[in-house]
Amino acid sequence: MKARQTFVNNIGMGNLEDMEKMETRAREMFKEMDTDANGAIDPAELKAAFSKMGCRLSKSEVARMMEEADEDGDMLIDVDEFIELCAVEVNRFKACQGAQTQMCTVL
Ligand SMILES: [Ca+2]
Ligand SMILES: [Ca+2]
Repeated sequence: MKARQTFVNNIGMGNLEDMEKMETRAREMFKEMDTDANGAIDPAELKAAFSKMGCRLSKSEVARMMEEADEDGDMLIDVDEFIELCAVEVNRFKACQGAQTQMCTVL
């Protein structure tokens, strides 16, 4: 939950309604998070990025996010997977704004 809030805040509330803007922002975030610039985010980079945003994730939280984002199972998030993750998080966040239900408790 705290991770989602941090994530969505970082994408920017103003970008949520416009998929194109969101994707542009997601690409920027990806570049910032990929500190060794190898075109993929590994668990350590993910953790570091969130702690920079002021959100400390435990090992298991990082693992859960990786699991959710990593579609091909190589334990790295590439840019397409990252954009997909952003879209999923934003949609969940929007869903949560309407109804405060169990949907909000995944992260
Ligand atoms: Ca990297
Ligand atoms: Ca992957």
